[in-house]
Amino acid sequence: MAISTLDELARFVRASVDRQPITDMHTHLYSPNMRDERGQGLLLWGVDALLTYHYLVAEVMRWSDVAPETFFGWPVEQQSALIWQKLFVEHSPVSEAERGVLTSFKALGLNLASRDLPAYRAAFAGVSPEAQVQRALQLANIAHVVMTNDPFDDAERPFWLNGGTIQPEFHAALRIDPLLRGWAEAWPRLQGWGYQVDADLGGNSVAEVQRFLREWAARTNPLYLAVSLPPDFTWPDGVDASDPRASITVASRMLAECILPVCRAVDIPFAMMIGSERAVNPGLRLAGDALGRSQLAFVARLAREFPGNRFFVTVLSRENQHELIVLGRKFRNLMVFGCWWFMNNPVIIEDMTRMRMEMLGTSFIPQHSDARVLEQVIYKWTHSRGIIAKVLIDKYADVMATGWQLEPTEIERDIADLLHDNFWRFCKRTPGV
Ligand code: RAT
Ligand code: ZN
Repeated sequence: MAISTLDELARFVRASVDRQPITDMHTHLYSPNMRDERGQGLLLWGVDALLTYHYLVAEVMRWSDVAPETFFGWPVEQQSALIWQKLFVEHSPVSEAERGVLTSFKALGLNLASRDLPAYRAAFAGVSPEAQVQRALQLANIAHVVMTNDPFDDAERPFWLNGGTIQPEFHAALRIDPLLRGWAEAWPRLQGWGYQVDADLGGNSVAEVQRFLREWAARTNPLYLAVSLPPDFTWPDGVDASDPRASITVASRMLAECILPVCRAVDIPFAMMIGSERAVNPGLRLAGDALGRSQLAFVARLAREFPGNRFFVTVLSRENQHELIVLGRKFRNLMVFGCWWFMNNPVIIEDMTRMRMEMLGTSFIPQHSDARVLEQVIYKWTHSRGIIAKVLIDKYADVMATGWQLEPTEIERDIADLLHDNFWRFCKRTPGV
C-alpha cells in the first residue's frame, strides 16, 4: 500500500533510515585484533581517545594558553582533562565535534548530568576492545567498516606482513598518499624494501611500483585504493605542449602509469579525496591541516581518459561541491561520496545532501564517518541519519505533491542504495557479512 499522508511518510522514512545497516566507506578505525610490533592495539577507543580527537585539539587551542608541544608531551589523561575542562565545563559544547562526544556518551549509557570525567573513564574499565567494537557497531547500526590501511605506516605494516587477518565486519582500503605527494621520501623506503625504483620514476620503477601495489593488494584485499590530494593537484601536470613527455611530473606519471593500471588489473576503484592542505600550522600535528579550493577539471580528464577505471571522489572545500556533483552527472565511472572532515557539519551536510539529491537522484553515497576513534561512529551516524532522513522526507513530499505514489518498499530500496548498496555496486563486490 502506497504511503498516503505526510505524517506517515515522515515516520516511515525516519524509521527506515534508522533501520538500514550502514557501510561506512571511509574510517580510520582498525579491526580490534590489529596490533603493532609492541603488541599495542591500533584501534583507538574509549573516553580519553574521544576527547583527544584532533578536531577537539584544534578547538581547545583557542581557549588555552598551553603550548602545543607541551600539550602533546602530556599523558593522554591530562590532555583529555584540559579538553573536558575548557570545551565542556568552561564553555558550552555546541560545536559539532563537542556535541558528538555527548551523543556518543549518551548512547553508551553515561550520565551526562554528572559531568564526572573520572566516572566516565571508570565505566569502560575492564571492557575489551572486541566487546566495545560490537557495542559501538550495534549502537550505530553499522554492518561494514572500511579502514584506511597505509603500507608506509610502521605500526601497521608488520600486521599485514605477518599474514594477519581481520574481523569480518572490517575491510581494507589501501592508502597511498606517499606515492603521489611524497615520492622524494617514499622511493628510498621502497628501495629499502627491495623494489628497484628511483627518484625520477626511471628504469624499472613503473613496473616495480606496480609490483609493490599488486603485492599489497594481494596482502590486504582492499576494496579500493585511496589518496588525499592537495588543493593544487592537477593531472597531467607539467606537460610541455611541444614535448608532452619531457616535463610531466612524477606524480602525474605515477597516477597514469602505476596506480590506475593496478586498479584496473585488480578491478578496484581509486578514491580521490581532494583539497587537504597539510600542516598549515605544523605544531598542531593532525589538527594543523586546513583546506583549499581545487580546480576539478583534472577529475573530468581522468574520468574521460580512463574509462576503464572507477573513481570515488569527495572534495574538502565547500566551494567545490556543486562542481563535483555536475561531474558526477557526466561520468558513470565517478561516484560522489561523503561529507569529508570540515564538511561534516550539519549545515553543510544538509546543503550538500540536498544538492546531490536534486542533481543525482539517489546515485551517490551521502556520507562516511571518517571516525578515528571507535565510538565516534555512534555520533557521526546518528547526526547524519537525521539529516539524510530530513532531506529524503522533503524530496519525497515534493514528489507526492505531483500525485506520484510511493510504496514503502521503494523508499526502503532507495535508502539501502544510499547507505549501503551504491558502495558495493560501485566496488563490484558482494558484501560477505
Ligand atoms: O578527518 C580526518 O580525520 C582527517 O584528519 C583526515 O584523516 C582525512 O580524513 C584523511 O583521510 O586524510
Ligand atoms: Zn579520513
